Amino acid sequence: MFLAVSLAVPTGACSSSDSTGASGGEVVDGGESVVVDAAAADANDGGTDAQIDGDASFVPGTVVFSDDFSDGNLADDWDVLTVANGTTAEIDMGAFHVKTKVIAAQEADFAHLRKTVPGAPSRVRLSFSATFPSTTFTKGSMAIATVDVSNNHFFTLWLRDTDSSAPAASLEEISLSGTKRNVLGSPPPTNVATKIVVDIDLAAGTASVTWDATKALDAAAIQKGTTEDPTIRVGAVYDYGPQDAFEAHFDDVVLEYY
Ligand SMILES: [Ca+2]
Ligand SMILES: [Ca+2]
Repeated sequence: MFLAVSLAVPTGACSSSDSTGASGGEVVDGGESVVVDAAAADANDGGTDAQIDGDASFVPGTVVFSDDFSDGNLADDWDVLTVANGTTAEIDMGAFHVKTKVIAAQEADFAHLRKTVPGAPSRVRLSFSATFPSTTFTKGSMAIATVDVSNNHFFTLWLRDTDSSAPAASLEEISLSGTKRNVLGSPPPTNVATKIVVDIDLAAGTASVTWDATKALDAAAIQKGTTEDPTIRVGAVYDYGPQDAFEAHFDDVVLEYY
């Protein structure tokens, strides 16, 4: 019943990694993973948080999904929580806390939430708060969020991507036209809750990423196109070895359609 999880994974993101030796999403979401079915979701949970936080960029009426994790239930508002054996995903201090394990070169790890929201918006904006003890990676790859705007157009936010010569923080676009790597100006800050925004405008053909007020990617060119039932993932979405243990808190996840 969870085959859709694998089908929804952008296979290009996996195959572009030299380290996994895997194809497609099977390893990421299959095998030893623990999958929690949370199909009976309440899409409105936590819907007040972004407003309470006084977020100046918040536009009333555009929010199609939000979760501030205050209800203590990690999976109920999401379609699927996927966690690899030996890695933890829990609610800690009212946030989604992910702790991955040390993995070897040929291993992948993961702990993430996934949600699909019906609709065909021309612009998709994912935002969340994240706190990282460290974002300095010396090896492996780590992606913390994805936005699949349709079943053939995917965006992956990497803290360290799979580039073989100079891995960096990037927003990777995979479309029918191929893969485009948009290197970010900096990784997000550490040890402080940072608002991360991934803003994808399919009508204008631009994508932007911000860390609070810092523009890490400013209106980079992307493929224009249509959307269909976008899917978001937040957490340690892709963690390819060799990699050290990693930890992060995610909170106030908000998806907006325009
Ligand atoms: Ca919270
Ligand atoms: Ca919940």
